[in-house]
Amino acid sequence: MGFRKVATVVLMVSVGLASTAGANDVTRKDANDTRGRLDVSRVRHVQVTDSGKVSFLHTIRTFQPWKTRLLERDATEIDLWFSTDEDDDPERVVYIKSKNGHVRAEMNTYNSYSHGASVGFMGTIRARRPDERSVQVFVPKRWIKRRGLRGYDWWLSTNFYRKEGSVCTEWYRCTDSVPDKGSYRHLSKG
Ligand SMILES: [Ca+2]
Ligand SMILES: [Ca+2]
Repeated sequence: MGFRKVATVVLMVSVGLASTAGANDVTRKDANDTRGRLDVSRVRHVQVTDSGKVSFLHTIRTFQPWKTRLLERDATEIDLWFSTDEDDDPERVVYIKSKNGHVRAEMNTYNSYSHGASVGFMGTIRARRPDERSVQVFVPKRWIKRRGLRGYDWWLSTNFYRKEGSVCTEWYRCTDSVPDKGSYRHLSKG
């Protein structure tokens, strides 16, 4: 390979990096603290431009590998919660499940009341599995960021269902809450 060809390859690599690098790229670790396959080991959020539109890319990684069809089980899912107005109450929730072996993420509105909550379907959003321990969702900025506010707050819970008599005790579910308390703040660029 001559110098000119090497230079071309290097240029292509750097262009590729430029298009995936995003604003406020933050990774946080979570402890090995939950039984079952959906024990989260780390999360990452980064602002990206995807197909010309700004999204917040959220990556959830677990300690163990798992098949996408795991998320087809009843009571087994990953839920991402978002507060768009700088308080502790969520206004959006993304349910990550699977259908026919493909990961599927649904964005919903969320309104809590003193005696319950209402959830309203907004649409499906792009999701993918980069490897057997990770799932990624692209959360559209227009659905999550309020005008005049610098960012949003988010947290997640995973629910892994097991049969009666197993180690998962909360309605036979193993639940990992990430972070353990409170939320992550994601500042938006622009
Ligand atoms: Ca964990
Ligand atoms: Ca809120």
